[in-house]
Amino acid sequence: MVSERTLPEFNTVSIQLTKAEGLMLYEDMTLGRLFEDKCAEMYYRGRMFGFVHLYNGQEAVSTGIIKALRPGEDYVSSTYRDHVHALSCGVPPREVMAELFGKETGCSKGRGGSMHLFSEKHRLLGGYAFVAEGIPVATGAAFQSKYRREMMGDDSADQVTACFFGDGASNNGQFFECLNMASLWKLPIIYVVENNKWAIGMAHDRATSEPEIYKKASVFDMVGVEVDGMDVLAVRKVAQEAVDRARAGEGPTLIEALTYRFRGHSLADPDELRSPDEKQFWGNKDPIQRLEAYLIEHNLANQSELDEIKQKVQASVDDAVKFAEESPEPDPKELYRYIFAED
Ligand SMILES: Cc1ncc(C[n+]2csc(CCOP(=O)(O)OP(=O)(O)O)c2C)c(N)n1
Ligand SMILES: [Mg+2]
Repeated sequence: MVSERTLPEFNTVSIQLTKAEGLMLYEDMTLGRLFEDKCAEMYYRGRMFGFVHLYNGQEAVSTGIIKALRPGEDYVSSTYRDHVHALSCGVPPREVMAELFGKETGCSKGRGGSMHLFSEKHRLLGGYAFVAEGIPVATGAAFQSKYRREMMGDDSADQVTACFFGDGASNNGQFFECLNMASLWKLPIIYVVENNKWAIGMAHDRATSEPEIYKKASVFDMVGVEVDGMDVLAVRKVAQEAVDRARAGEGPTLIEALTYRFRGHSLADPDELRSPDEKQFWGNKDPIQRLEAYLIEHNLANQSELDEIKQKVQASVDDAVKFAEESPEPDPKELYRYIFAED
């Protein structure tokens, strides 16, 4: 079975996209893809340890949502599939790669690894290894923005929070509790469920009573939208609407992005449960190829400009590996450092 659910239609005629925006989106998605490909290479060469979950195939979701936010001001929370969210937030590839190598120069000082990327500067509230763990954290971030603005009179507290999680996480109780509170208090938050059809080896349709997750927003009196998560322009459009709604004090949105991961659940997963037909069906919808075709067709870029971006991105990924390899390990004497806040 491929998928009984058809992807929602999106009319690109209404899209106003400048060349600079188009190339920015393309560069961000390409960075996500090439970074992850390099991680696979480094993992299989024994340079990285533990679980590593890659994001290949889902790039349009990270780019479409995060690039609609204000960088360094709005908040983002992620899952264990967090490398590309961190990159879209602006965390330098060097710092992400060094973290995956467990080095002191990593964005979590080498103490977190693949599933625990954090960056205060980039307002990245973290990768979380427990399924759905980021949902209450993000809800709290949105609550504090609203509290500071309305109760403490801080007009600058108009940040929006984007909270990413998977289809599997949407069956967890924290999802329902947090959506209830967010809608009740009209919090400035966007819940982004990346429905890639699978939670490790559990097919989404077998695990949930209502597979159309966006519909679950309605019982909380919240706006819920589904979007083709393989189309960055469609994701960007719904993200911009959700950001505007949140910033205007009109409350949260649940965005269900229909997407697919092109690799196994983690790099330790032989990926034998998903059918070749299904993989091919979604592989044909590669979001980067799709944006490439759009940019060329609309005279926003030519092939050599796109090739140049790919080369530039590849160079930055290679540089990140070199940096990570040459960086020091954390000092064992500092084993207990960063457990408690320092003055
Ligand atoms: C609370 C909790 N239960 C179970 C697990 C084991 N586990 C790790 S990933 C995963 C599947 C989650 O799938 P989904 O939310 O769809 O995210 P995806 O991997 O597809 O991005 C599970 C059950 C966990 N990490 N945390
Ligand atoms: Mg999933």
